[in-house]
Amino acid sequence: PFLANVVKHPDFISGAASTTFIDETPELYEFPKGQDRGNKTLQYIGNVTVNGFPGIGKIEKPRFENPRMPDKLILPKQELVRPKQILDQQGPEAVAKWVQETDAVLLTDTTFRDAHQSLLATRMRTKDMLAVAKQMEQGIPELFSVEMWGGATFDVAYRFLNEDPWERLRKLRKKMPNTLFQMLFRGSNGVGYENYPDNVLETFIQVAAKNGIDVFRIFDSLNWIPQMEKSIQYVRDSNKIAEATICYTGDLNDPAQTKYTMDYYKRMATELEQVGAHIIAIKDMAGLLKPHAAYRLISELKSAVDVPIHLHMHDTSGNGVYTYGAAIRAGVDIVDVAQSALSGKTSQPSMGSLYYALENTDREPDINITNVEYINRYFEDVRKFYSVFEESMPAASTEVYKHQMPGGQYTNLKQQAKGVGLEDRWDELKEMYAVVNNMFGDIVKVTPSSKVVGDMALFMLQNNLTEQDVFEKGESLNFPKSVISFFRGDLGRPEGGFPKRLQKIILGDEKPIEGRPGDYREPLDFDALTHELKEQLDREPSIEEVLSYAMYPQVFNDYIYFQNTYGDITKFDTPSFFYGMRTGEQIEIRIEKGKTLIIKLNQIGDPDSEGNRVLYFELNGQGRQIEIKDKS
Ligand code: 3PY
Ligand code: ZN
Repeated sequence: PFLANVVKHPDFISGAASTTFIDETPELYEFPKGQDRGNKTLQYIGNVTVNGFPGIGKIEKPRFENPRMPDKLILPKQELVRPKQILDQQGPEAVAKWVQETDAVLLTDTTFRDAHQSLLATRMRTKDMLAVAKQMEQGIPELFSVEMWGGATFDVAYRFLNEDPWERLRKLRKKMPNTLFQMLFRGSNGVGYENYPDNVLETFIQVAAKNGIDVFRIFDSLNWIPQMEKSIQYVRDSNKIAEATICYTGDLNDPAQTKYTMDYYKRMATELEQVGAHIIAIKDMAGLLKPHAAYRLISELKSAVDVPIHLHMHDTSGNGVYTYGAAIRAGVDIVDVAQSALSGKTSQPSMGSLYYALENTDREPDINITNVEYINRYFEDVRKFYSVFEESMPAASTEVYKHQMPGGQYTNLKQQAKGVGLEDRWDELKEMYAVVNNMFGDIVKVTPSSKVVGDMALFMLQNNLTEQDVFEKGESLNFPKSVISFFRGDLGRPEGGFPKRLQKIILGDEKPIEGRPGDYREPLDFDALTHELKEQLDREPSIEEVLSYAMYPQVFNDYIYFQNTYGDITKFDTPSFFYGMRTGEQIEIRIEKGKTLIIKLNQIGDPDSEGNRVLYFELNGQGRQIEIKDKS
């Protein structure tokens, strides 16, 4: 019953998401059901070998060395007090207190979330994290936290990697039981791009906490606190750490700055403390916070509030370590860094660089730098697997101070531009992004508000529209859905309100909503949705599955369809997963303890008149033939 249902699913038929594996391999629907595991595995590897991986296409499989493993770690001589223990035994307030009493600057390692989101289009696979997770916990036990979930990793895991983000969380949790796990949560937008009903947010937070998240960094894409309050409360109710966030934008040191001023940030910090923040994060998603502004900002916030301050930034301009140095001198408690091999540019500043910048000072991070460097070798090697997804700038670029694009958006917007044939106009697109920001009244730009700005900039460029054109011909233009929704107030309200004239042009006769979008949403009927999903799956779904289906119905359906067709592909080594197999190659897939599939590809036959090729495999020594349609 499942297959028929999914194929008939309205979202599924509309093909709205054009980039998933299933969409690009429609012939897969014709496969018979109930194939054995070996067959499904061969279908997958055969397909990638013949037709390439979606988004990569057919290229010759590169030769990679096995990543160097950090097997010479120096273990600490005595048991450390760890924030994870403090949280589990004494609760979030005790962690905040411990942070404030720690002299050394504390570090959050973003390698498993923001770093690959910002450099490699979010494509790092769970397998490559699991392989080094235990070593990370043993080798760098002094970290405040590891950011490894949320943001774009949730849907990208399903959409492009065909893996379950909940599984990622649970498996990492097992390997790293003593480390605080941190996630990025988009306030009322959850881990999505739109506003969700409050009961979805509540259940999501409860279930994420149960699966292993300790620190929830909650932000709103317009810095509008009413969009964050509920989530902060739900985290508090789960006895986890509510890290309420101020997104930083503009330039605090610019005398012409009238909106995002010191007063603005201080007011926001005070309010966040009042609504229950255990920690306040400054989220500099684009990397605009300059060193002297950082010094002033942190100094003032430290005296304005009594909770620890956690600074997050992107190193796009190349000034990251300098800014961190200034913030650390002003007393910031925690900063976000990435393993060197995945640091810099649109990612976070490097953990190692920051360590050496502070060595032998009173705030030197308490980490074993030799361990950090051993572990980093692993990431130097693993990054090569993903080189086809490298869409970042070749080196630091100070243009970010003008376009203000978030690090996490940079690589994604570039892919989006490519998708509509505008890759040659990337420089113009960056400039248009800044123009749109001004038209919108200079807003905070971070997911999903940044996506609205990106969509509008793409729209204007595609249609060769100037700002003046929009104002003159606006009534006759078909604005992107996200732009209309934004001006209707579906993402909440920007500081200073919407620019009235443009809002009128974009909305026409439609009236914007007043107040918080969540107040207009009916609570989700979980029972009904569970029932619907049960019908489709032909089994009882887990609450995690129901949540994923609630937030991303089509993406989740595609994922389930993929599982039914190919089985679990998470055990493939990454090169084979992305690039398939060479003729004559043999690979091993350890599917469970004591059970390994040994696959050899002996020969690829010529295509028949319909383009079908026979692939001659050996599976654990037995010959198997698989037919794959060659789409080239
Ligand atoms: C996300 O929401 O994914 C972000 O990384 C925002 O910076
Ligand atoms: Zn970030």
